[in-house]
Amino acid sequence: MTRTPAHDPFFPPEFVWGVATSAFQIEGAAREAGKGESIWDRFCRQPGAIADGSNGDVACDHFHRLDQDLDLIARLGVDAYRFSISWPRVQPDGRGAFNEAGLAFYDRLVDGLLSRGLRPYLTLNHWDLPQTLQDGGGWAVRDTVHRFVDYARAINARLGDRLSAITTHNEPWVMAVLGHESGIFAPGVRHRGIAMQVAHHLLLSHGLALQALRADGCPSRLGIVLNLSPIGPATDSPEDRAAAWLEDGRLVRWYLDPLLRGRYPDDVWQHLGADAPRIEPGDLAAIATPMDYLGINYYTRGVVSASGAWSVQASGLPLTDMGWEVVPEGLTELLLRMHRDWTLPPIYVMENGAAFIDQVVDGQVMDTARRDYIARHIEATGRALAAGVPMAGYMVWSLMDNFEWASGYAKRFGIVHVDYASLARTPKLSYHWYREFLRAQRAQRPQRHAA
Ligand code: PNW
Repeated sequence: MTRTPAHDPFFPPEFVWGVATSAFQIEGAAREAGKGESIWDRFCRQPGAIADGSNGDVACDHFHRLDQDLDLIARLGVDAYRFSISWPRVQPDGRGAFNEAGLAFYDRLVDGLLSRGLRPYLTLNHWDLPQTLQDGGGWAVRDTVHRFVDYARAINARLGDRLSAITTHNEPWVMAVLGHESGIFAPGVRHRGIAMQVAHHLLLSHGLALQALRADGCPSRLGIVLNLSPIGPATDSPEDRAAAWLEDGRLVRWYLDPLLRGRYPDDVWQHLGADAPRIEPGDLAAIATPMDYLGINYYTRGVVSASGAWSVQASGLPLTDMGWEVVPEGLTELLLRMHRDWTLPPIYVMENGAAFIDQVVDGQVMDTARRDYIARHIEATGRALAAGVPMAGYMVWSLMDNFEWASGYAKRFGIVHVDYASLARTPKLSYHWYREFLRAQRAQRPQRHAA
């Protein structure tokens, strides 16, 4: 059917192709089967927090439509499905008793993937912290680190024998900075010092969870997922260049340096002054526990000026419905820079995709802009691979339209359309394109192998 706008880069047979979602964004069933309240359930009820006044109570109703959704993933022909566990669904208070009905749901999800030949990539924390833990201070307090390690061990005990990969946290920068500095995401705190303490506790809990899971004999590959962008200056002025380097420090180096080198970047630490986190002896060594892989989520680049905010004016580049510039070369640039500046484990693009306004015509969604976005970023991934970056996989965000956090349901990232009145799922052109792309990749595998 549709021809690939991108050229056809070479990907080795073991390269993992996938599609991703997260629990709060799709599951719904917010107060069913023993689930506890999460900070996102609470945040949605704060007037003005969510653009369209919506919440995750129903979302895509995935909790009740699991088999149908697993069939959609299987028909797509991916190798892997990246999903997250809602911590309060399986441990309502974030400490103490586990909820059997919640665990049983993820048991069915994992078995449903395996029976369809799909590899489970599980994320433990995609932002929906149990509200009870938030009431005790949330990620700002060190106790939450230990609660997370307990939770990780329980999930491994229940599901670990059947998983391909476990991700500790999705996007610590977003939880720390958007959740605790700008406060536009749950829990809506606005304090830079708290944000940096949260970031430290997220990294520490990641490292301690890796150590605990390995001690428990966990067979899955273990890692973390970061949202990264190349950050450039708005102009060549020394002021803009300094601002861009600092922003790179806060977004990129603040995470990659401790994870891969066991230290925080000095310039950012100095800049933070009294807002630098309190750390204890041994914390940095724990954070630097070797990972089996590193995941990155890539959507756009950052352009920074000394006068503040990321700017997108006047670049002339097309924008998505989020207002984010479409810059596939930025992904290649980011990956090459990571490869140059750090010693990398295998790298997955764990999320890449775009919100666009979709027109439904005669029951079809011809989302050519999303298809082209995905094709061009796959090509950009291929260029990094060809240049020697240890790329291990690529996953599209997202399987289906879903709750886009503070934007509510107005922004659609899915390759499957969701009608929020009927909850009907309709694969878009981008879904059909990705399926054909994967089919072609697979058809080439044996020949290229034999050659
Ligand atoms: C990621 N930013 O979020 C998340 O992992 C997904 O759950 C989300 O749906 C997707 O990207 C699309 O937004 C981000 O402002 C949200 O820099 C905001 C930012 C980055 C990532």
